[in-house]
Amino acid sequence: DLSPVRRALISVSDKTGLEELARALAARGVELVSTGGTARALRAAGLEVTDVAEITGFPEMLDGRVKTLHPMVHGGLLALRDNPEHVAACEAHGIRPIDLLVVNLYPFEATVAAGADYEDCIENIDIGGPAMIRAAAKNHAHVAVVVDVEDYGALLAELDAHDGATSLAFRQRLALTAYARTAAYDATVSGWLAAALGEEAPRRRAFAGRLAQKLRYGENPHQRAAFYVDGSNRPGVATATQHQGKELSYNNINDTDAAFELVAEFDPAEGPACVIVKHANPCGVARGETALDAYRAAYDCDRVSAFGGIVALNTTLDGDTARAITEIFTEVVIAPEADEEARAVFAAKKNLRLLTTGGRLPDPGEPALSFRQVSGGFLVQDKDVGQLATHALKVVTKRAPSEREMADLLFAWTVAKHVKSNAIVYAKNRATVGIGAGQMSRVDSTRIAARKAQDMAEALGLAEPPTRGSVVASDAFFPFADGLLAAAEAGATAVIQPGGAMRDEEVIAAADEAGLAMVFTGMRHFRH
Ligand code: 93A
Repeated sequence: DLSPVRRALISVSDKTGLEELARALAARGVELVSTGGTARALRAAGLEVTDVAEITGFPEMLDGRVKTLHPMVHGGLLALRDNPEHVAACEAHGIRPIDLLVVNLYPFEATVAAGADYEDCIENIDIGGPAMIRAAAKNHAHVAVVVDVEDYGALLAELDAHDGATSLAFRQRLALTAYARTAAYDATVSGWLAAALGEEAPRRRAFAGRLAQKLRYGENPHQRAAFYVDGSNRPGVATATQHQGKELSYNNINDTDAAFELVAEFDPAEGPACVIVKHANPCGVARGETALDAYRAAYDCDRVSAFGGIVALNTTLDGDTARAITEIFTEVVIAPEADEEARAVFAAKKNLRLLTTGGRLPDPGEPALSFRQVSGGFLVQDKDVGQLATHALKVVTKRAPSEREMADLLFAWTVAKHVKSNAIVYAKNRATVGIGAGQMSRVDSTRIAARKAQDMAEALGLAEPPTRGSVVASDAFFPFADGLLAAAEAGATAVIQPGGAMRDEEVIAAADEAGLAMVFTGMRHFRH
């Protein structure tokens, strides 16, 4: 099953590593065939190369849209070397076999990410490249196809190991990678068109990601895992720069994303904010006059859970905040930027990972899709980018919230959107003081959040639990008055919730009786 490489077609947009590869191939006596720009680069490096135009007998035409789309190329890629009819047909038409195809595609993803206009994006949809890749991959019985600069080394090692030939097993692996690449490429084009047409709804389009990183393991050590990126270039864990520490794990990536997406809800123009995440849920969120204030207040919500957590800031990480963070063990810190002093503080902490995003924060209102896998398929929906319009808020109780209560209600509501349902969030002075997440009954979440606040009060030696004089947010309506009454008992004075329950009147009456102020949002934020 060894297939000798005598003739290679190289057509690459990304010319990284091209010269070294071509030189190594030429040294093995491989004949090189190339398209315009690639051939020019090879000649400039002093290598001998045949133009595709010479083989096809056609010039590259239509602004390069048609260069390799020709039977002299595709016949050479697709012909079965051990099929007498194929061999005879090739001989009759002067088609010579191509044993190795090296292609990387027009940079469509990068063009879109750079914000290019519609025509420019269209021009960067590669047609000839994917056609050749798919042809070569289909004929992997004889042809090797390389679509990734990172595979050049493996190719040369393979040729070394087999005296200038490739093995079937190697070509099969390359074929698998090749189809993954063309599928992801077309999915990106389809997603871009959907977005360009305002068809952001999760229909019609295809989905695929590009393998960015093989992970050591998944949620648990016995699960294999990998990280795929969608090419959207959204600021966050997929595009961040890691400054130190070991590779992020599956759970680190998931938690870091949760933390950064939540902290980005807080406009840095309105001051610093800090989020601490554990097991994909925030265990402390706060705004502050400084990043340090915000971190300390977030930490004080639940010091026990914060241990080994992920910290996200909406502003530059400074030295003071970095020092405070290092007082306990933290897995990952993500911020738009980190100053010199902060980096120096962290440099001494080998196990702490620091990520920055080039000064960028994700736009929480930007449409995107969210996925969930079920047996036999996956669910796709619009990401929850619902933003609360303050004028849509409805005061339903006799008492309206005070200005201070209202500020805390909106803060708590934003946090609740990022807490697994059933979500209950107590907040005071724009800091969470109790979070109840992921319970099957809302009243349990309400009690757990209050209980945790009580525990913190005891640990910090506070005279009363911080839920006294707090406000409370619920991600979905209270179906009964019990949850609301539990919140009142914990000391909450105001409530924000969607409303819309069958027993709304009962719940409102209970709120009035307890002297609570309550607003309805008309919007639900389930998150499972
Ligand atoms: O415009 S194309 O879709 N038409 C083609 O026939 C074709 N053949 C190769 N693009 C085509 N290519 C692409 O050109 C390759 O996939 C590669 O990305 C690029 C290399 O062009 P050059 O060698 O001129 O830099």
